[in-house]
Amino acid sequence: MTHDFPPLKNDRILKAAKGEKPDKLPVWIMRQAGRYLPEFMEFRKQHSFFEICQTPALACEVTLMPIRRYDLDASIIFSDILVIPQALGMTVEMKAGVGPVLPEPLTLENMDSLKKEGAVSRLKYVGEAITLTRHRLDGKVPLFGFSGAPWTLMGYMIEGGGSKTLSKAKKWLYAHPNESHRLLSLLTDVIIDYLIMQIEAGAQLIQVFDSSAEYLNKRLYEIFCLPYLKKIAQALKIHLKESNQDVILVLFAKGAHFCLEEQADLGYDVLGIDWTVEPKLVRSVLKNKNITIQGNLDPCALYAPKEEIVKMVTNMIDQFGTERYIVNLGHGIYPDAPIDAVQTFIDAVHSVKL
Ligand code: 1CP
Repeated sequence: MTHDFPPLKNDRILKAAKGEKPDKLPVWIMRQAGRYLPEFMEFRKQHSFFEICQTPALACEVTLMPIRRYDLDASIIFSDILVIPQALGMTVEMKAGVGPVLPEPLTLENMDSLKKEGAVSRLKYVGEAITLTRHRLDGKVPLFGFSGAPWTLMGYMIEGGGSKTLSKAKKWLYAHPNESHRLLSLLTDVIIDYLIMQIEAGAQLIQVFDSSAEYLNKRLYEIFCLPYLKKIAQALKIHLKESNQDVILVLFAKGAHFCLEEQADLGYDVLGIDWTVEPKLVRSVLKNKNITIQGNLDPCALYAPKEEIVKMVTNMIDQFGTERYIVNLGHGIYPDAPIDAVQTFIDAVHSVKL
């Protein structure tokens, strides 16, 4: 599909993802378009969360907020991972101070009522938001699309929201493996079509968020996650090859430090690393893999005094090295992160000589 998008002016992140040398280290922030921004909080007084997600002009406006304020090297489309369960027919509410709530969670009895047919066409507002944002960005920085990973979506669908243990969803893995695989396969199919739709709409990078990987161990991750994550990467790579497009694939499996090597073999170009993992360990485990690393400053490090933030960022970059490296936090930014600290973080990254 041709869109005639404006030419890209900042390709640092694309270069780093491909193993080429950028002029400066690229930096972006997970959840950069969110509640720590006063302009976002103002905007939320007028619009509900899903109204913003579902209205391309509003989603575009929020996506641009952090790009206007900061010298970031990538943007990420404003949406949520839970738009997929919604498109499958589940009710998802965003409760202030609580987060997402699914009042009628998935059960073994109701799982066949999920509406796979037409799910991606019900998400076409995300594609429209991506296309509009690509134009409005005017080539300033590249745009990420994203999806939740199958296991992370399964978790929210069964638990009915966030959970401290994910024990209901994990019960499925141990007691109902066949039904679990059936659900994970369905989600994988929808995620593939959804991400292809985002690529066709203009996403230049795609990140798969497996934020609930940390609740599993290596055995469970090998059985219930890796095959599906691989299927997603392979399907997207085949699509990109056939359509002669170049889009970067990023996997962020939070807490899955028990299988870094296995993640590196799935077909993604970049691995996101959470804040609990030592940079040197990551580099040594992955030294023979051609893969770019993204991460991993503790989101809470932004509460430290300015000089400390600069020291921690410099130290992190020393340890990761500047090759094949994209700087980010090791999980999403918190709503009370000081906005000046974000500036300090970005400046500290960009001041490193390559
Ligand atoms: O009222 C509000 O404004 C709600 C706050 C909010 C925001 C700003 C939620 C609810 N989602 C979002 C946006 C969002 N979610 C983005 C936007 C783009 C950006 O990064 O700037 C993205 C990428 C997400 C992805 C997301 N949603 C993830 C994966 C990333 C991660 O942090 O691990 C997850 C787990 C969700 C679920 C979700 N949505 C919202 C909340 C508070 C949560 C987490 C709930 C929990 O603790 O389990």
